[in-house]
Amino acid sequence: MNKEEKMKELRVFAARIRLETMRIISHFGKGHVGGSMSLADAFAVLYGSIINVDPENPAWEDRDYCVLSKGHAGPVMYATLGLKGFFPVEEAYTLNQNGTDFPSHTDRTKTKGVDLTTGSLGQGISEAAGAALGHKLLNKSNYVYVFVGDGECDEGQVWEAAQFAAHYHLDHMIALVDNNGRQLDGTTDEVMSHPKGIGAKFEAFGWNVIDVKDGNDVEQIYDALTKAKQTNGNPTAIILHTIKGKGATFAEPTGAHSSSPAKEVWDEAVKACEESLAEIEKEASL
Ligand SMILES: Cc1ncc(C[n+]2csc(CCOP(=O)(O)OP(=O)(O)O)c2C)c(N)n1
Repeated sequence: MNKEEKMKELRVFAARIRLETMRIISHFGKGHVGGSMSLADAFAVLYGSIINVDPENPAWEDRDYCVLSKGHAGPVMYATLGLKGFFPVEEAYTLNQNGTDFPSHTDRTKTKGVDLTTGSLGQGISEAAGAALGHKLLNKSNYVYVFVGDGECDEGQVWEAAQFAAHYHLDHMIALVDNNGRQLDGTTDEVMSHPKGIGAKFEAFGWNVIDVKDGNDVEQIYDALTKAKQTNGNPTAIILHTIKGKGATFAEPTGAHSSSPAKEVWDEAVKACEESLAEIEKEASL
């Protein structure tokens, strides 16, 4: 398959992930739509073409790890893992209900394909750094991918982890920063700005940095991840300039963090994702 065909396939995968993310959250009626939808394209690229995992054997010891440090975006990871074959995606429609294996925040003891437990911001990237060091000490070549939020980067713990990863030259650790410009209750600039930008901060901590202008464009994400894997010596941070709520009719215009609209609004939003998928599938088959 040539690159153009691959990108078409990844665009379709991203649209499927968006649709399933919306279905998953809509069944509960409430959840983190904004920070899930901004990551659909990055999850599509990672799981559609980069990460080395085996859905038949989620605990395969040579697998790459994926850590969702912004654990509240669990639904986008469940949509991806379900579509990838770790479990029937419909199982995730039980999000947050009693006895579910799909809590709003990712939990390694519950969900197949979730490698580390997250939800307390700042901890996931630290766990990821620990896993990457463990792999290195065992002379293993598997990668650790970690999704970090820009609001999450307010946590001091993120920077302890960043320093640790650079100190140990964890070049098989790749952070994908969801730089959607918003956090729980406002824009990142209003709440707690990063005066020189998050990329400059990672660079100052000794990381390679790749800036992705459109973090919702599969080709740009694919090129960045491919380049990151060719880099030796230091960890890499890919700064994804994304749109919070991308593709969710009610959340994209507002950049809302957590949403609980009325049933009709959910239905409309799911329908819009179905239509968008049909359109992208049609374009892909041209
Ligand atoms: C240590 C900690 N403090 C506060 C929270 C509550 N919280 C959940 S999400 C969130 C905002 C995160 O913003 P960001 O990382 O930008 O996520 P995104 O906007 O991409 O969803 C906060 C403050 C938390 N989960 N953990």
